[in-house]
Amino acid sequence: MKSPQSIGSYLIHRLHAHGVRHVFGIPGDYVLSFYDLLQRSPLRIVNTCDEQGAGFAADAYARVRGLGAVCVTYCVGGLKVANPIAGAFAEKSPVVVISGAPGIDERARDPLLHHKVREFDTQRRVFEQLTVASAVLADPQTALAEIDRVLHAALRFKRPVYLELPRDRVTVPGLPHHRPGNGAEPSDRRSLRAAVAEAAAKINAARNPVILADVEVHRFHLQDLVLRLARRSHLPVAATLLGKSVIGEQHPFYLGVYEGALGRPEVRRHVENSDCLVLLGAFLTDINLGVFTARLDPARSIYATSEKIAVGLHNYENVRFEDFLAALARAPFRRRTLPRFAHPRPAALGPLRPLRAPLTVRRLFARLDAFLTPEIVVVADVGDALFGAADLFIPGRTEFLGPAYYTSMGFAVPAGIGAQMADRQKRPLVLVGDGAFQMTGLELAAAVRHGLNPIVVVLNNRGFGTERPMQDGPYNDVAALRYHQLPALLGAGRGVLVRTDAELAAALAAAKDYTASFFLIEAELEPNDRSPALQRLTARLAKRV
Ligand SMILES: Cc1ncc(C[n+]2csc(CCOP(=O)(O)OP(=O)(O)O)c2C)c(N)n1
Ligand SMILES: [Mg+2]
Repeated sequence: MKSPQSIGSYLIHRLHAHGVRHVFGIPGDYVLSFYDLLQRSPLRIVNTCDEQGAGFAADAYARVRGLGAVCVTYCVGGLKVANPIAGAFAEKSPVVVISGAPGIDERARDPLLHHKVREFDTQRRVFEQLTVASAVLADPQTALAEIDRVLHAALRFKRPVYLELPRDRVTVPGLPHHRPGNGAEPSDRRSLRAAVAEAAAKINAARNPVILADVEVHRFHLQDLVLRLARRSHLPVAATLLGKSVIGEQHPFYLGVYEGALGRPEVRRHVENSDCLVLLGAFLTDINLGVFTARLDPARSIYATSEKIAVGLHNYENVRFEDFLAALARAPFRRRTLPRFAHPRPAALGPLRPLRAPLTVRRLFARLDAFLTPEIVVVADVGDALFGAADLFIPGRTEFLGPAYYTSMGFAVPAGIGAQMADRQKRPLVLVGDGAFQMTGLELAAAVRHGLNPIVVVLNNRGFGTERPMQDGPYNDVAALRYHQLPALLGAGRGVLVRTDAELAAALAAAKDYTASFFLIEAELEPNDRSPALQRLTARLAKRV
């Protein structure tokens, strides 16, 4: 690209420099002129059916590629991405929200412009609550520096940011000769050295240290460092649900997913009995750690995140998470042998004999487990799709995407679009309940339009299965749709209805062979059938309803 000139083209230039190649969204008159710039730029516009879908897609894109962008019109579009951006904030995903807005000059002439809610800055104030930095690019003197500041915050904190571009500022030149600053503040070297020395000593003095890896290891792309640390120190690695697939789940050092009392008891025992828990990029939340069942003692922990580095009860200031992990992975460790534990994947799983009995949730996940390959990225929606998937074995790494903390339904189908746009070598396996599918399933139209080919399994248990054991009523039923007939509506893709394990096995084999477009498998399940993980979860949640 030529050197940046206008505010709009500088924004595009900086997104491109940070690795963004696709922008998800839907235009409107307040953002059309910026769409025109985008259309003529190296970035590709990916239209979705609804702005919420664009938001989830951009979130998944950011999780895979490191930064995502969504571009919408003022308020009617912007406020529809508020929910997915809230999820991206809660689960640490760096999404840039670009919203059009009325021109600064037209606001003075006519204060009753369409799409306005209350004041001209109402939408920006909403997004202040949902982002780590925001700016209205109204002043050409400061706009380019503001773009730098806001994008830097997204990358530094791995959380969403908000840029509002009034339509009469898109092609206005910013300050000439502006150069993007190098935003990264380095770690304080002495603090870093002291933190690593204390952490290594604590690990060396411990009898049974364990690494618990969480979401920020994904977001900062530090998976290799975690693996190096585990190999050099001979510590086993457990992952949280948000951290799932942080290392390949067939790795000999891998203990399994830790979810407090909800998870496998053996993982829980190793984690909670550890005299030195090395919490990396962790984020102590209820769903992620099993609804307040986690019993983790800070005095016995090493706690490293982008926001805080603590060894036992000592805090270290001005130490970056990635520097700490890199230095710790090089620290001297005493010899120790990996403790003995049953690997979460039983080696003798063997080939599954196709069963003709009605399909159960347990069998569905066993079948999916056998189907996974390193090219598949599993994207799970809220409900048994997510909880059942917790027990899947993800062979590669970063191959599991799910809203495991914010738990907004409707994530998975659009997130599959974002994930595949971010990495065209991957094929998404989207797992979604019938209720969640009714919210955003039509985004498969966008997948068709953009030439994507996700495999979508709709877990049809005729309603909100997650809620039934907590409290049931007709409000947990959903309309009975024929999901597998969606290809007729969309004029593309394949769809099949499966009622038995044998039919599912055949459908998965057909899905593997069919790569031209999406392949939808509607799996008919009993309304009261649930995965073991969901049974454990709802038994606990029911006590609080
Ligand atoms: C946007 C949104 N609305 C409501 C909920 C509350 N909720 C949690 S799980 C659930 C039911 C999900 O139903 P379905 O997608 O069919 O999956 P199932 O529970 O049947 O596996 C609901 C309504 C939510 N998490 N997100
Ligand atoms: Mg359901």
